[in-house]
Amino acid sequence: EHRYEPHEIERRWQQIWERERTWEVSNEPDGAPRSYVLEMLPYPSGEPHMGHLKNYSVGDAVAHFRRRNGMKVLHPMGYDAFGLPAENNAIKTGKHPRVATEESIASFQRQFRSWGISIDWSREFGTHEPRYYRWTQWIFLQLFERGLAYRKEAAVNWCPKDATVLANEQVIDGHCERCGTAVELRQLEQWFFRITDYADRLLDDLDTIDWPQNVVTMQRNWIGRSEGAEVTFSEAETGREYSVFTTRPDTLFGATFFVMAPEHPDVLKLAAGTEHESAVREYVNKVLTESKEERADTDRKKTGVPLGRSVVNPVNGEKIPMYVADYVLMEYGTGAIMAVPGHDERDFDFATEFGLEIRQVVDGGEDAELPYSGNGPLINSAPEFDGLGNRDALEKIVDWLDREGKGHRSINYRLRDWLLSRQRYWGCPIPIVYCDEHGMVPVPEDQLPVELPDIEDYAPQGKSPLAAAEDWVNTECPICGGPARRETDTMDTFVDSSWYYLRYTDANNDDAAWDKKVLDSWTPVDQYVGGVEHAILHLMYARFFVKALADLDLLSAQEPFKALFTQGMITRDGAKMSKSKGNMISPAPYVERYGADTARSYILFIGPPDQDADWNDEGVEGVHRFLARLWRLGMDVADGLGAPQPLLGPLEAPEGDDLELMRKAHWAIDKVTNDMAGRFAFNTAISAVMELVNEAYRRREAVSSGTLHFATATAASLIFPFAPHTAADVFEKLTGDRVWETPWPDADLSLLERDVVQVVVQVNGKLRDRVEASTTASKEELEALARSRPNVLAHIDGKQVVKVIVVPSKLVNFVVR
Ligand code: ANZ
Repeated sequence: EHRYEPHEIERRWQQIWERERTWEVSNEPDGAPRSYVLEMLPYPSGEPHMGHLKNYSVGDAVAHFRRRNGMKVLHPMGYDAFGLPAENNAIKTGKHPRVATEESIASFQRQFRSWGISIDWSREFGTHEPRYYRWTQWIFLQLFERGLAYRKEAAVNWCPKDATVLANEQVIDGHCERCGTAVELRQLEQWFFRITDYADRLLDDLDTIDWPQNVVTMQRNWIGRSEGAEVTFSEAETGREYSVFTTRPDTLFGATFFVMAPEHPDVLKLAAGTEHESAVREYVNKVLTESKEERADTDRKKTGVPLGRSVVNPVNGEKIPMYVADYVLMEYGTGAIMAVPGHDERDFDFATEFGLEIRQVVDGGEDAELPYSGNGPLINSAPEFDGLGNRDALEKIVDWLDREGKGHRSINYRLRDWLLSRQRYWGCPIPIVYCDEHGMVPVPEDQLPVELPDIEDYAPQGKSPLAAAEDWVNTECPICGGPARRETDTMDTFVDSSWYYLRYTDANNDDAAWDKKVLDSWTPVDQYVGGVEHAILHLMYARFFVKALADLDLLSAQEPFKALFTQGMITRDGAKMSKSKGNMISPAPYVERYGADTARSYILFIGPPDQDADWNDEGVEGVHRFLARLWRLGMDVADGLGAPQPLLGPLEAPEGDDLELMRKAHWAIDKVTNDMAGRFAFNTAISAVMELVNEAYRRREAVSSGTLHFATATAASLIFPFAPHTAADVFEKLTGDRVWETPWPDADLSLLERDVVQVVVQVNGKLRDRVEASTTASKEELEALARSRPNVLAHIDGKQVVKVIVVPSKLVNFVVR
């Protein structure tokens, strides 16, 4: 009696893979087709969770499948090791972030090994290691030299609790994403990457990659390209010009007021000396505490105050009143708008609230209600434009503005430059020094890396904690040797993760970030796998890096990730797992209890992996029983054989049970192959193998030993991408071969071509259904089959069947009364 002992099995195979470095691939060209399969690198904080198990189980299945289809697969691993959580934890516990991070990395390494993930460990690194961030700094300098990294004073989101600058996307509803504290605005000198230079390419190239539609849409919206015009209005008394960005210059004659963002630098100047001055001041101060999301919310009651001034509309000379209102944002367009309440909802709400004129200038037909945003002929505008279709009028009006010097076509993006500096300790130092004589000076390449010093007090103080490390800060100017100070800000961790997948291709290169030929031979990543929470920022930043580096001729790809798969979450009782809900489960106890093969197979079995799925302990048991049955069957068959045997070739005219089991085996090969080739239908692939194993058990006494051997070894071979240890064990016992060195099996499709035909089912001569049936089915079988169909039943139920006409392979007709 064989007992399935997953731990022994798993340890044994893991040792073999480790000893033989099975999953390492060389960069040497050898003609084999290559595939780069990558899961997003983990953020090492604490222990791996279920999301990690799912992520790496998906990626590993893809990697194994591709290898056995003849590809040389690069499947590396690393750690996104810098960042706030480690640092905040350090401040709380007194444990240095490096120590805490490295402990966590050790735990990830242990668990990845215990899961048997097929990783090329020779390329592993943490982004906090100087041998990695030396090149992060080098890339920064390449971008700096090309003007793609620059410094400017900017109003930044400041978290008073974390005492750091936050990127816009780290501000959720006006609060810090990490600690929930209300975010403030501050003016600081900050470093930026000029990602906006790439807006159009980032948009256009979305068409060249195979990504989920929702991710593409999120990228598109984040870039937010709008075509329109800039139109210049002038203040009635001073003649000072203010331009607006509008997507609807066709509605210019419907502009009945003008609105400025509260942050607009001229707002207070304009109101000065008017009766509204103090109201404006008060309003502006109040708005500064609101979040962007609140302000952009169209459902909110509109607020604002008059500036006591007016501007002149360039198309008709009309004077319209100026307001300041929070629904106009400073970061978009010019920070001022022409308001067209007849056709814009926000303007309409504002006009209604403040009793301002609402003028319709596009005719929407009889049923159109204001605000009307559709197309139609212009009305109430000017004789030369009235009656023209508004799209047509738009072009003509912009042409006119252009000729008069009062406006021009313009394109606006929502995308902002990437603010990358952080006033924090645990990050990659920015390799810049400041010299009184020479100003901002890049650290010469041969002095990289600028190492992050080990300091005692890394708690934030409003400026970077590095500023207090006097020994480190004070340095020499690389140009004159005079006294200079180091930049004390560190880089956003998104910088580290924007290029790690490039470094994997040449991870041990000490002379360069990578060798271009080597990098080009692997990139772009063929299949990237990760969480949809990275759908915007990480992916956008990585895409920007690749494009910028391609422009510097450092690589050839235009996109980092050719195909992307985003996995769904693992939930418990339908709820997201979280520490606060107390419903967290981690993979380790399951791996300890059932083995990694069970945990991995189960997490892929619970449902389509792109969807959320509920973890259920009974389901785990079920998968465990299946693997145990397969393994025991394998051992029994091996016992019967005495010695391993090569896999059976095509059978000559099998019959009866042999034929049925061979058919099932080839059906499973076909099914699993189709579920995996270009798809991620692992759940149905696994259940096909379960069916095969059931069929083998059912027919084990009736079939020849060769057939049973083939069916069992095939089940092992097919389950290998999900349960590699158990599969390797069974396959080796049966065949003497290593399953990962065995090519993926081919289905013999001729066995699958069962002679099935479509049989028409009628009731009183009317078509009610079609059924599939074997050409050899008897008249009785066909009638029974036809009677089982709901739509047929519905038409014969309660009636008397007076006659049944059956034409084999063609038709069943019930005559009823
Ligand atoms: C007049 C108008 C008439 C507009 C109309 C729309 C409809 P998208 O498409 O997102 O680019 N706008 C411009 N700058 C703004 C700012 N800083 N804050 C808030 N709103 C701003 O939006 C462009 C439109 O949003 C612009 O076109 C402008 O309103 C408004 F029937 O101008 B429109």
